[in-house]
Amino acid sequence: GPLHDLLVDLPKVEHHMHLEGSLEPNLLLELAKRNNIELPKDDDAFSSVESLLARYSRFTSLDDFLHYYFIGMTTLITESDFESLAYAYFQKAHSQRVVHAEVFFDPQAHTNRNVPYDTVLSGFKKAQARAKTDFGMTSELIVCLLRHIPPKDCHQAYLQALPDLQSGKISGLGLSSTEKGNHPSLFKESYDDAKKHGIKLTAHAGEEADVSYMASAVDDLGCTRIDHGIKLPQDPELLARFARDKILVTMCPLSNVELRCVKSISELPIRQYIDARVPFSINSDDPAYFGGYIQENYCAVQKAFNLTVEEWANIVTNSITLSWCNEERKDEML
Ligand code: ES4
Ligand code: ZN
Repeated sequence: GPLHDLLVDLPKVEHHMHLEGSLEPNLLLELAKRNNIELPKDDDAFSSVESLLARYSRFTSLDDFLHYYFIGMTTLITESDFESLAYAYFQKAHSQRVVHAEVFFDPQAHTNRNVPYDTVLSGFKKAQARAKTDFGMTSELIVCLLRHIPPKDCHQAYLQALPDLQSGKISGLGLSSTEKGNHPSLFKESYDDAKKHGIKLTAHAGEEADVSYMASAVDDLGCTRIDHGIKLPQDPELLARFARDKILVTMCPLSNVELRCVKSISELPIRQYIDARVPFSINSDDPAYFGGYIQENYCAVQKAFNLTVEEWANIVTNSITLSWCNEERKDEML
């Protein structure tokens, strides 16, 4: 379309991507070989890059995807594996004009298989420093609690990250993994403590589950940002509150289609959010699994909604002003 070049040239901010979700099939298989990790022999998907990509194109649900996501990341062992993973993402994001990225990681998925927390964090911190030096790209880490794991265990994972949340090595707390049946309110102990420490809070909500999970993330957990948040039209009062309080919804269009949360991007409530002034950003989620990075998500939204230059300018301005970087960095980006 006529805005394609503008969407390519636009400086972008990404708020919702999982570093472990940027593990491309070729790196996954290379790391499995190098680290002597046995991948499931009874699943032909792991036999080649092509068969992995073919399987990734047929996800039936969030849990169907998470099965592959958690197996894939078992190939990450050394600090340099984590550094390579994150640096490859920053490089790709830079090629798509991402100037600032706020990225999730899942320490529990690594400590649970005896990869030390410090190995994961130091690998990611090294990649962030290189991305700043090499590309001028700034980034922030957000630690996710895995909600399929009991809340008491998640609280221990939170306490392990707390010193780094307090020092600013990690910028915020998030909540991810299987949504239905794992209500936000179950994680109130961790979020209350984080709030007490002034830590920035977000949670995945309203992806597969209904809008009550979004209300809980805001009311029970104190989140100022919601990841996915596609169910807001089910609750017009809550929608008005997101607009009034400028609660950012970090949308991931290709992810929602690939995980069958919607049949097509045109079903997403993007027009409603623009009309009601609910701030949202457009993001890649797990780009190695969902067939595109941020640029492909921007283009898919444009194809479905044919937004104006002014509407795009507004999306990007909101993406900057509602970022978790410092005010000086926002001024540079605006
Ligand atoms: C995720 Cl798409 C999605 N939803 C929930 N949790 C996740 N972790 C990684 N990707
Ligand atoms: Zn996500």
